[in-house]
Amino acid sequence: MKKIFALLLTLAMVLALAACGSQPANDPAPAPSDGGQTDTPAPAPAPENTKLVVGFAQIGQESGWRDAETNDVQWYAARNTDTVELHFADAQQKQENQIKAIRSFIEMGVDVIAFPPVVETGWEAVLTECQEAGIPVILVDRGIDANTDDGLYTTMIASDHVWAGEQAAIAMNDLLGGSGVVVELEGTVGASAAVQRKQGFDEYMAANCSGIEIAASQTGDFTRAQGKEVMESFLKTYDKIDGVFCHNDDMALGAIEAIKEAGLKPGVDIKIVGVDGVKGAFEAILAGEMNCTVECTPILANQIFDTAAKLKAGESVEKWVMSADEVYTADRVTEDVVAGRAY
Ligand code: GZL
Repeated sequence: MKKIFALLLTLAMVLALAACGSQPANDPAPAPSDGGQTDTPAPAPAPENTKLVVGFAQIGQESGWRDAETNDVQWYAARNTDTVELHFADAQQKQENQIKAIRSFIEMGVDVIAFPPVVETGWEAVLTECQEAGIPVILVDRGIDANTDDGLYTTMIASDHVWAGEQAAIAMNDLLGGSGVVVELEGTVGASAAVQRKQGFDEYMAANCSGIEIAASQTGDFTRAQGKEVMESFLKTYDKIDGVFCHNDDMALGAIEAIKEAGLKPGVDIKIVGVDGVKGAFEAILAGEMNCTVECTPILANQIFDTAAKLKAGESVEKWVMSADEVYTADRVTEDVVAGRAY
């Protein structure tokens, strides 16, 4: 009897020892990280950055319009720091600097890259690198030329620059009563905004305004200083100038200075039409020194970041998100309108 009891006791002890050493199959014992010396858990992985990370390669600070766009983008990011991380680069008007900035954003592994291409060409290589890195690209306020594969960017958020040129021609034709001599101050050579505004203006004039001659057209690079210089040279070269079409308002403000220094009345002796709708243009129109500005809104941050968030979430977007702009002739410009402008 004693032998049977001892055997049963031994068996119970063996079974008890076996139960202590086993683990349920679905909960494997944590592998000891230091050869079983201690059982401290492995460090928790860093939390994934759930913010929307956007790289923005800005052209520079050539105009009041560009500054308004930069302020809008930076202000949006500053008031949404809990959900947005903005990496901003200023290329100082140089394409090679924009390309360098885009490459740095690729290295960082941002979610989306947004930038206004300073000129239409020369983007294939870096846009291909973005595509290979799986980073969607948003073109902002300017485009790339039609010969470049438009599959290399996801969407463009911009105004219709051809429309702007056409509206400027319609306004100029009205201001001149269908006849006269005009000169043209072009934007940055090769920039889509300049190419397309010229296309819209010149083609409308050729098709509808046989009494108006475009005597000269030269770039002022979208800057006030160069706009003034080129207008000074036009005034020295041509005895009769009835109107000037400026591809942006900053060049129009420079032209106004040159016209005054030549002893003429801007807005009266020489009609002035610009594009952008910056505050300085509205103030010049109120003062009777400018006659029209065709709006091209730089307030694009909401659209940029909303679109970037959709792209990060894998949603599809339109190929061109076109801004809604208006034409402001003197009859539409009052103190209240100027006070209410967002830029
Ligand atoms: C237009 C933008 C142009 C503005 C200029 O979308 O690209 O660049 O008209 C600015 O004022 O320099």
